[in-house]
Amino acid sequence: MTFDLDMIKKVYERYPVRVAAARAAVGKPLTLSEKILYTHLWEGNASQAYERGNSYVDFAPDRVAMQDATAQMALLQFMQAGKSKVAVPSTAHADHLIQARVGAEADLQEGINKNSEVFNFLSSVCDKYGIGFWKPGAGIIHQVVLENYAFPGGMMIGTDSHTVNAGGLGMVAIGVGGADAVDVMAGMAWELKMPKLIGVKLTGKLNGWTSAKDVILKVAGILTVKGGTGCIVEYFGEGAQNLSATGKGTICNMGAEIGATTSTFGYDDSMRRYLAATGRQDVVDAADAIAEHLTGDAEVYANPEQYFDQVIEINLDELAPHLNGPFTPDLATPVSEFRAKAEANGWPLDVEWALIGSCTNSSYEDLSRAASIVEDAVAKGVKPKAILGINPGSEQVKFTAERDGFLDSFRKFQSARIFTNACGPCIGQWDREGSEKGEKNSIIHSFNRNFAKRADGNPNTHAFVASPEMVAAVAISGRLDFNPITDTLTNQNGEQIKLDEPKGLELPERGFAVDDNGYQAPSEDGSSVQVAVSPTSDRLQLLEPFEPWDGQNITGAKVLIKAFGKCTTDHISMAGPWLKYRGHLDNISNNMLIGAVNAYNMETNKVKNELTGEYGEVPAVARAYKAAGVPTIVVGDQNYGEGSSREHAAMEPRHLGVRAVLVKSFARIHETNLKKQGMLGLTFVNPEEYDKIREDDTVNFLDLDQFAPSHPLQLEFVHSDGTKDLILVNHTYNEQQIGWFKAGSALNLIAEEARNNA
Ligand code: MIC
Ligand code: SF4
Repeated sequence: MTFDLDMIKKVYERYPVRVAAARAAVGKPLTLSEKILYTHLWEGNASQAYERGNSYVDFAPDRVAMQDATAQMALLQFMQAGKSKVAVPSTAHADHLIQARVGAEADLQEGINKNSEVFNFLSSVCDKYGIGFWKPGAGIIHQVVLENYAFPGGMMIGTDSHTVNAGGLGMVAIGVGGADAVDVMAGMAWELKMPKLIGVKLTGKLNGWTSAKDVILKVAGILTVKGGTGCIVEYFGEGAQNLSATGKGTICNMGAEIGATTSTFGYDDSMRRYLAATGRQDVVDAADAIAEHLTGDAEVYANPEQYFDQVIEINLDELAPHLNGPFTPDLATPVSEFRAKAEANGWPLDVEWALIGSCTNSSYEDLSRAASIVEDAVAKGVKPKAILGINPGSEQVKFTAERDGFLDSFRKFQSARIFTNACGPCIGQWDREGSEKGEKNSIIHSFNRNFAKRADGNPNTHAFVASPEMVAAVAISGRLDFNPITDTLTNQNGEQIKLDEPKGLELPERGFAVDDNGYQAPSEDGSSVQVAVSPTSDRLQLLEPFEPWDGQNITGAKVLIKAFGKCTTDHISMAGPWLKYRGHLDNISNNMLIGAVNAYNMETNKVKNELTGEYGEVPAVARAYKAAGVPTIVVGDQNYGEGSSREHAAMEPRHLGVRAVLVKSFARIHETNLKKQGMLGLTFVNPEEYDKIREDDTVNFLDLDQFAPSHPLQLEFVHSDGTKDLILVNHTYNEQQIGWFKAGSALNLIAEEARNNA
């Protein structure tokens, strides 16, 4: 059965007229990204062209997806919006809260036991408001979305940065904070700055040890973690058509790691094959009727420089397997150069753990290719050196891979552990033995992110990102610098053997199968469903609206922390052990910025309380300022808030009395999250002025009472020696967003409207 087929058909029915309107408005051939954006305008048919990188545009996405770690906050907010049902098809997925420890079955049961309060809450809220719920063990949100909901030419948003994975089926799918999801579920327009467009032309065909993962590892090396900010990356060319749909998903997925708004591919045969294999021939039939609109115009792909803001070309014939890392996903190294680079940098070469899985690389094809490496090694009498952990992407993938013998192939490897169909180690849900010792070590995984401490909490774990087949090869050799293309291994008989190139199946020959996919449909009429939140719970807490702005300049503020260098959402609101508090704002606020490096002493979680002169943990110091009625600001570096969509990274500072975050530059989702929660997200006009801010400064806003679009603000930093610096800061708030700030949050405005309409 195809979910929401009627909705898909309606979207396709209006496509020809809307594309024609877009063509007339833009006045030139269209990229795929523009077709999807312009056919999803809130206003209907396009009446004007929007300026890329500048115009704010209202969109009407077709659907919403949420995962358990963000859905709690999204749905707690939705409950305040005063609606009885969601306005567009929406789903929630229980995937982030299950820890990987001993193996799938036991871990899943333990996950359910430990999180039952949260799962019951999600299940009943979904039931009440008409939201599909995918139960624990059903799979990772983005694989489940690809298998069931994604459709070419559609537009969706999701409360997870890797929502972009659905670009593998030709969607514009965008990661957002929960407050944005609330807008769409409440039937309102969703706003986004018209993205710029990066075209990536792929020629040739993958071969040998190279996989789709290497395309994005290479792109990440070229564009870096912020090179895609504000952009949609559109892939095209004969090389794109040679990739499987799930391979395209991998590439789009990790577009989040270059900060891209999303990535997408034109509708092609690989998508037809994948849709048909996942039981959606009806979507193929509907899409085929308007196929010309589901890809970019031929003129665009023939002369991409004229239509994209930037063009990159990659020849798949020449692409090499890459290992990216450590600590950042854009540090790209081709396998042949790895040894020298690792030695020069002192990266540990021995590997104890190798992990395959996460939303980016847990498809049937991924498992089949990795399994072929293991089979080959076993057949050649090679004993694996490292432990291989595997998290299949969904119950459907797991069930089918089990049936087709791939999981047994892994089991031949005595060190293999098959974990639950869930995020697991990718988000720090990993009880790795010995990690608390903090020893310097390396791991390799097929995930997308490798920020410090992310997988096992150990800051000295050097995590490297590679394709599932490379992860398998490294697991066998136990060495990061093993190059399977050139190197040999010694087998049990003392012979030197080479591993064969990976072989795999794009799709199961006998079709996908599953017993119980883990889906729970919502009640038709959920009005009588009760959603209980215990006032004494330490996991869930109903939200109190944030205070509106008093209309005055903020004065006498203190610098809570000046964060030095990389400050991702993992640094601002760590995941792993803290995921359990994602539904309880006050409790999770105790992790605020504990991973950020304090520029004044280069230590983490140690900042000066200017009221007492003593050093304390960031959340505690923030609470002390708040109790004393002293406002605070946070200062940061480039690409502040990179990584996750988690709005906790904006709500925690809001809750603990931080009024403004002043940085050199922001990652897109985080900046929007700050705005939505009624905070001031500001950037230096002159980034060097970051250096002028001192630990004991007092900060006064001089003209916040004249806050207006496109007008920089003036901040006065009064130093303890009596001198002052006047610092000019930019902001990107439009009229409506200033309204959110004034109201205390965007949600306060929605709730007010709902009360007025009641
Ligand atoms: C992640 O990969 O960091 C997460 C956990 O999936 C996040 C969402 C979250 O923090 O819950 C993301 O990528 O948005
Ligand atoms: Fe889950 Fe990891 Fe994917 Fe985030 S990146 S959704 S934690 S698998």
